[in-house]
Amino acid sequence: MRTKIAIIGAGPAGMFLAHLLAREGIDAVVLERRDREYVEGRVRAGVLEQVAVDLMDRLGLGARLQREGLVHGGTNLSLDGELFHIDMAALTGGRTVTVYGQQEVMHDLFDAADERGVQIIWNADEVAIEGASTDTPVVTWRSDGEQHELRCDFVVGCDGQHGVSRKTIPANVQREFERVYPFGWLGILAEVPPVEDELIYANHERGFALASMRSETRSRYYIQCDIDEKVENWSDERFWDELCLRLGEEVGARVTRGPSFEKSIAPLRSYVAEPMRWNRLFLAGDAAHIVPPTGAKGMNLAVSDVAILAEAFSEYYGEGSSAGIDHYSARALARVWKAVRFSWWFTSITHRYPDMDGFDRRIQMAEIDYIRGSIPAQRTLAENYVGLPLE
Ligand code: RFL
Ligand code: PHB
Repeated sequence: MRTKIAIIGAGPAGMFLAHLLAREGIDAVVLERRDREYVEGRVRAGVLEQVAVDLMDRLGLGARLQREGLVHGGTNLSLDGELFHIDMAALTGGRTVTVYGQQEVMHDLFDAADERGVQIIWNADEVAIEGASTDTPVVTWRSDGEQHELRCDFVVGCDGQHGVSRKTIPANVQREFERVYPFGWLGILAEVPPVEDELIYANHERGFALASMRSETRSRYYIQCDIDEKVENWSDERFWDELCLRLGEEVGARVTRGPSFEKSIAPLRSYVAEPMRWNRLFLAGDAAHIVPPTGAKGMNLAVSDVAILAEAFSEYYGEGSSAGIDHYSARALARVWKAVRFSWWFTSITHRYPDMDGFDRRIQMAEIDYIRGSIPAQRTLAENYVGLPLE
């Protein structure tokens, strides 16, 4: 088999890239280790930046998103139960975010794949990349008990933080930067109306909490938990009690409780691998970088990486210019590091750290109080939260 671009991984990065390339008439094949149900079933991101919404529209895949997505022009911060609103749209010249679950995005991307000629090979085991430093890379895999091979011009590793692509790059040409946070997020989904119209990021003495949603009838809530916490230790009752404490008396009393149908713990980490290209192998999305979910940036970065990369491939095949692919890593990383910084900062002012003393706590409280009282500080937060422009 032969194609121009071999894409490893059918998550948001891989599928957005495949659709963008299909639109430009550039042949590509996506190789995914799992099946569609598994990828679509993973409960993950909930907030799309305008860049991602615009891309769905440009691909002609935005109809359901426009219908069902919840447009948020603001967000809320809470300090020990005291809530205040940040009017992001007013602070950023009308920019908003849209609440539309990653599962819905994936559903739309997969549904349109066949009719757009986007080729996905599911259940591809033991994917390996060979010859990425030559002009003739080959991707191999096993499925149905047989060995397969795909010759291509370029390989794009969109295979997430545990994929094979990044590991293919020799250690001596890659630098890694990492921050591991000493806590995780315990999240639930429940078929109950959200407590507020917009999200609440809560800093409480007992730890961080986030009130989010998937629709007007489905809520997504998170609480900060210990890094070695077990989901089994958290009955729904215990979760709701703790969430309500952290949201404070007034908001807590308004929370509608109900049985959870998803409950999981995610560790928090910041990670960047540089560069995002090695010869004919490119990395995009979680394969190259991880951010803590506090800034809602993970999926959005995956989308902006592949928007940059698709443009570069289009220049390469359309105009015969390598300038775009040569600048991909630097251009993507400039945006990545700003999101890494924002997510790290937003985590640092909202979470309870185990080694925190009274001084650290007072500094956090002062910072949130400063944001409450300062339009420039709110604007800085808002501009980063809605997403920096694609430069
Ligand atoms: P993905 O989604 O991990 O997809 C990678 C795909 O590659 C496949 N794969 C392989 N395929 C073939 N061979 C191999 N060897 C392979 N190894 C792996 C995998 O099966 C998978 O299908 O990476 P991608 O595309 O880069 O997308 C990244 C996003 O999924 C991720 O950043 C976000 O979910 C992060 N995230 C959030 N991002 C946001 O933008 N806004 C949010 O509100 C937000 N909230 C979140 C989040 C992530 C969370 N968790 C669970 C980590 C909330 C949470 C709790
Ligand atoms: C979510 O709804 O899953 C979500 C929202 C905002 C975040 C992280 C996760 O910052």
